[in-house]
Amino acid sequence: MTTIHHRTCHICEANCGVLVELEGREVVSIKGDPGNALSRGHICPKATAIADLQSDPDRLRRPVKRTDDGWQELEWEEAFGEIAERLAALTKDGARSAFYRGNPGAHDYALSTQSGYLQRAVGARGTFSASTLDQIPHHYVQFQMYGHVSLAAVPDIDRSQLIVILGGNPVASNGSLWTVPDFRKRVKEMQARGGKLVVVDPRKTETAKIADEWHAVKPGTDTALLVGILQCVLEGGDALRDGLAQLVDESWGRVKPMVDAFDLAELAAYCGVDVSTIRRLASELADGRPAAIYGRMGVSVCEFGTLNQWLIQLINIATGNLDREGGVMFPEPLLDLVAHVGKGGIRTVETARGTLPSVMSEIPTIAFADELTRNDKQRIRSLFVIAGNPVLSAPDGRRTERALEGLDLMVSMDMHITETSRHAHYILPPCGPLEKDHFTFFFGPLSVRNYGNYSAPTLEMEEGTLADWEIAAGLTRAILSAKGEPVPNLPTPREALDGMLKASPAGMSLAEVEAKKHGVDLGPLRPNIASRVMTDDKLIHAAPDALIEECGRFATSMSQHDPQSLSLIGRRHVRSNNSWLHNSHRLVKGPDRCTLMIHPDDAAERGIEDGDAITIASRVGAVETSAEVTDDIMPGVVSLPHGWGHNREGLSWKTAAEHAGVSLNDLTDPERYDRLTGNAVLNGTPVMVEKAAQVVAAE
Ligand SMILES: Nc1nc2c(c(=O)[nH]1)N[C@H]1C(S)=C(S)[C@@H](COP(=O)(O)OP(=O)(O)OC[C@H]3O[C@@H](n4cnc5c(=O)[nH]c(N)nc54)[C@H](O)[C@@H]3O)O[C@H]1N2
Ligand SMILES: Nc1nc2c(c(=O)[nH]1)N[C@H]1C(S)=C(S)[C@@H](COP(=O)(O)OP(=O)(O)OC[C@H]3O[C@@H](n4cnc5c(=O)[nH]c(N)nc54)[C@H](O)[C@@H]3O)O[C@H]1N2
Ligand code: SF4
Ligand SMILES: [Mo]
Repeated sequence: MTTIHHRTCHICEANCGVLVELEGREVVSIKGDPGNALSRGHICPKATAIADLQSDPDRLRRPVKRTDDGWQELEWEEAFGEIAERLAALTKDGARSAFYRGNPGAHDYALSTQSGYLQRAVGARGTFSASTLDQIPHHYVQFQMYGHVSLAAVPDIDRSQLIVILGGNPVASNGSLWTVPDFRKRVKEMQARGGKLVVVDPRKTETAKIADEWHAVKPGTDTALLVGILQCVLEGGDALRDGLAQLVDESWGRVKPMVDAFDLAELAAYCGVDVSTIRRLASELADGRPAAIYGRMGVSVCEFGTLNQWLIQLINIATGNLDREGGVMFPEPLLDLVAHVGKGGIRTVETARGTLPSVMSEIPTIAFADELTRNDKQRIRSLFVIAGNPVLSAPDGRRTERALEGLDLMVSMDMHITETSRHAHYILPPCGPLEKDHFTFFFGPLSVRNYGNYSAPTLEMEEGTLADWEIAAGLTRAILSAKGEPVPNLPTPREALDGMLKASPAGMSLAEVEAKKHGVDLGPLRPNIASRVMTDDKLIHAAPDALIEECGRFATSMSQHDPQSLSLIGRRHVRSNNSWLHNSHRLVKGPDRCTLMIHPDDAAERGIEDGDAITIASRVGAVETSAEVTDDIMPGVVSLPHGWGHNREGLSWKTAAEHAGVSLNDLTDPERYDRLTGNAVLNGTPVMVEKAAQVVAAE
């Protein structure tokens, strides 16, 4: 007899509803939940890998400690006690502690409610995280313009007639800062109603292939395209539509002069999209049809990422599409997280690299290795890595791994001995994914419908294992005890969630939400901006000084462009997720995916043929992989996916090691970053590519 259990897939931002069929503890099948209002039955191939994660024989089940004789298992309380004692001794010695938080932590609401307590107990100021490798430019712009780091305006794809995507590939990624499961079908529906999708990307991506138009841009030059579009939209004047005019502050008047200072032909030449196309895109976005412009990783993790995200907001304002059905709107999810977390802030942090921006108390991860290796009392000597793999995710991975070796105490919360956790003194592994409960915590405010979904654990916890939140809570208690500080009675995640749900406008209890197996659907997005904006004067701050200045800096940088070397960008594949799904045989089987895509002209120039072994070299390092010659990538640009490079010693994920690939981040350069936020620049890395030296066997 099998049983069917509803839950939300925790792997990516789409938060699809899934049906898990069990026979005892065995997963018989994982299917999409057709009754789920948000995902409507959609899943991607990664969903079935939840079963592989759950049953992964290589996964750690108990805490382990690194000893001269290898990894040694220990009891939970023993591990917590030892870590707490070592930390207390280091703290007494004045040592600095730090955190690195990885992406999967954001998909675990329970851990999210606890990890702040742990950080306070440890006494770590600020945090490094995957956010400064990813979306911090969005938070900066949202804080500046709308008064809260998490107030995101989401494209209302279900009623839109035109969506322009820059640097995003939702067909592979399933959407980011835009919880839009079933993207492909939603596009088809838009096209069926006469709408269209436009993609701007150096690669003819999976999304570009279903789009009505694809425009290739040189990496890092989208700012010129955005300035050009905005200039054309404002050509006839900068009057705003009724409804927005009253809500946008008077700094709006600075926008038109700013973009008018650019020459449209120069902008077009710089980004490689011709003037007539820029004019046409502008007029289509502004002609009154419901439309949205959206940009993601490709325009965030670049030198002018924050400027780009601001220009995108300005275009949605100028065209009247902000806060409009079919345009972009602020979701009102079941749990209104925006009301429960602070507005955030923009400050600075002193680092070995000098003063860097600090948005939401983040220390930019581009300075991670520097802070681990600096020569003064501020050197980080104890580090807690929570569900992260910075050796493969952060620029200059080789340097990061050397830096980790110098730590006095390193603790990783991870279920694997990874490229990062292999350097830890202790690894604290969580239970299997199906043994956890789930709530769409951070993703409600990003969803294409007003929505929320709680799933109870599908399986009972294996004896002797703990969920991530329990590990964080146990460690917090042990650390406070070792310091002789009082141990408060903290709310459990369920208690915290129940409180936040009841305090949200829908006002449901957790028990009521839990009973709704397909999630709670509060309907489509709706215009609401007047009640959502959280700036002090309740107005949208159109043109903050820092962004106007940044636009000036962009203007200067346009003249310093070096078109000589090849420009390296990343790539995501629907069967992979950052660095951590490569131990699933069914996801990694088939042809090697860690190839360098190169245009036939660039390949021919270098005597490279499809499948040839090639060397890619940047300022920080070199890797060897094989070439995939394809005209899906524009000339002058090459693409390698990130998250591979499992060719390090001593990893527990054996299948991943058999499909090792090489790490893109052995090539990316931490010296390159976005000045306003400290966010890493992970695309547009200048590289040399050549045929790998032939090793000739000696006679
Ligand atoms: N060059 C380049 N670099 C990139 C990117 C890029 O596009 N190009 N993308 C960037 C982006 S957007 C991101 S978000 C980062 C990701 O950066 P990270 O978050 O640092 O890396 P992940 O690969 O997501 O690794 C997550 C780790 O958490 C572990 N893990 C998975 N699930 C759980 C869990 O439930 N509990 C615990 N305790 N551990 C778990 C996995 O085993 C893995 O070791 O990478 C960034 N790096
Ligand atoms: N299958 C899968 N899904 C995922 C992930 C995954 O690893 N695999 N990771 C998840 C995470 S953590 C995130 S943050 C999201 C990311 O979600 P997306 O941002 O949608 O995904 P990416 O593939 O990084 O898309 C970036 C696109 O930008 C393009 N690009 C690079 N440089 C430039 C440029 O200068 N200009 C322009 N216009 N385009 C450029 C790239 O070719 C690429 O197509 O995906 C999430 N979902
Ligand atoms: S798109 Fe795939 S990985 Fe993402 S939530 Fe849905 S099923 Fe899971
Ligand atoms: Mo990400």
